[in-house]
Amino acid sequence: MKLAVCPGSFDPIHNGHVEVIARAAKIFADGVIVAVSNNPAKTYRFGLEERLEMVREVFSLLDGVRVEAMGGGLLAEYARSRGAATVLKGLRNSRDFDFEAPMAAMNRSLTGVETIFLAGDPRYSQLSSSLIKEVESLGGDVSDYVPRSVARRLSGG
Ligand code: COD
Repeated sequence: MKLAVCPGSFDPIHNGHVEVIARAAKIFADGVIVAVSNNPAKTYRFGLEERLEMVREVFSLLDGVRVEAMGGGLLAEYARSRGAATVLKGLRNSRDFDFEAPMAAMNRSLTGVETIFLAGDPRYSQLSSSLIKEVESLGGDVSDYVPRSVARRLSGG
């Protein structure tokens, strides 16, 4: 296993994502590409450029992590275009697996790309970008769950 793509919206990136991606970077000899998706049909809290900036800030000191925009096309084609034979996804629970399994099968059927799952750290198993945005918008403190630079941007700083 040489290179993996770790895709996501990262709207915003949180500690659950960071933990899985940092572990993946140690597993794949050529590292990982964090692919920030931008689906025109979706509404994001942060635009693509800001999501890319946040993810780049978080991984700026970590070897083996490269950050790119994926656009709104097929993940399987994107992975092939980058020479990555593997997609890496983090799992929080069995619901995540049920959601991801059909996509993994479809992606493999489309281009042969394999999906590998890493069990997320239990400390972050309840964490999602949507929950963080909701808590923050209602005045809650999310600083334990997101990198410092993300907390700053969430609070408008
Ligand atoms: N702990 C561990 N892992 C986590 C956690 C957590 N707390 N939270 C999220 N994750 C992982 C999940 O594996 C998730 O897949 C990934 O992080 C990214 O999470 P999000 O929420 O930023 O990303 P999503 O779910 O919005 O991203 C969806 C994709 C962009 C991956 C998906 O829509 C996709 O593959 N799009 C490409 C279009 C395509 O090819 N479609 C056909 C599919 S067959």
